[in-house]
Amino acid sequence: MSDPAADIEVADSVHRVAEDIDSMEIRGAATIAAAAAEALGVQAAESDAESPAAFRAELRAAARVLADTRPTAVSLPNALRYVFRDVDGQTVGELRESVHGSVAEFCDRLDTAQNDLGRIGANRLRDGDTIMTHCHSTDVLACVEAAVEQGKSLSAYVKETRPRNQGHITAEALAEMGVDVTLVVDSAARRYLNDVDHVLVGADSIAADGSVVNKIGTSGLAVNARDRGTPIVCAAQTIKLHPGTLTGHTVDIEMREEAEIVDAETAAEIGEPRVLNPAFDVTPPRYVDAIVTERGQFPPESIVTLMRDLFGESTTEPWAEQESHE
Ligand code: RUB
Repeated sequence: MSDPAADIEVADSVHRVAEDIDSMEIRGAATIAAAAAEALGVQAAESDAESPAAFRAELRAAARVLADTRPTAVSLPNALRYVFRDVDGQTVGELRESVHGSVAEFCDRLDTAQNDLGRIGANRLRDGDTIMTHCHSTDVLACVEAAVEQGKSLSAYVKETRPRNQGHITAEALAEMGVDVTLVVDSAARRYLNDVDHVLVGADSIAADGSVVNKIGTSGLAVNARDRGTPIVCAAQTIKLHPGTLTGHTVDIEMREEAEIVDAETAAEIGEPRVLNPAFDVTPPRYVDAIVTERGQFPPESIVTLMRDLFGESTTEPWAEQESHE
């Protein structure tokens, strides 16, 4: 039986965005969400579908290509869901316009949410405080930026975040804001936690029980921070809330290539060990003091209420619908 979905045309530029997400040229949950939504806009612009049904089928196919890239950041399917929710029209022209409107509105909301979240997170930070960061989170940086704009002077211990060293991006961004930055290897974090007032991390997904799914190493940092009595705050827009976890689904943890950890030659030299490279881990809610969103700050255990308000029980994937010859 032939696969009708195989004949559907997806724009080259959508494939390129998907490759960039896969290879982490485009990375970080909020940035991935914006890129995926914009890619749907490009698909709509470049489509030469002659019927509304064909146009919709192409849009679904483009969304599938994007959704299949990285499994952990729920901002990606949430972004696609958002755009699909508002697509409406009787003609290809109307549908195209409505995709563009929906994408623009989504991207505006992302920016506004990050600014609002930043102002809320900044209220936790006092003049002279020292933070510790892990990975590179634009939601975390928004909090720091807002605090700096309020005239607060901050210092930061920045964990380098093996294996991809996203800490370097954070170090550069914080230095540009005028924060006094100290870069440390991941395993040095505990040694410096006594000098730290707040651990600030982002999230790729937040589960209904308040668990925070973020870059591998977050959970160890949180356990150490709790041991030292240092508050750990997660800065995460509501697009990071994982609606599937309301109905018992778990969050997939992405496993990446061995080569990110050890090259083939070194692996041969050291006896070809099995290599595991999980990109994310799960921090249980008891190790998290607060989740800061654009809707306010929440204890992790109460995030489920916000989740129900925002998503209900809806976890539909309109792009996953079976294709038929239309
Ligand atoms: C990035 C990461 C970030 C979150 C939040 O992982 O774990 O902390 O995505 O980022 P990767 P943001 O580098 O593997 O994508 O706050 O920018 O959404």
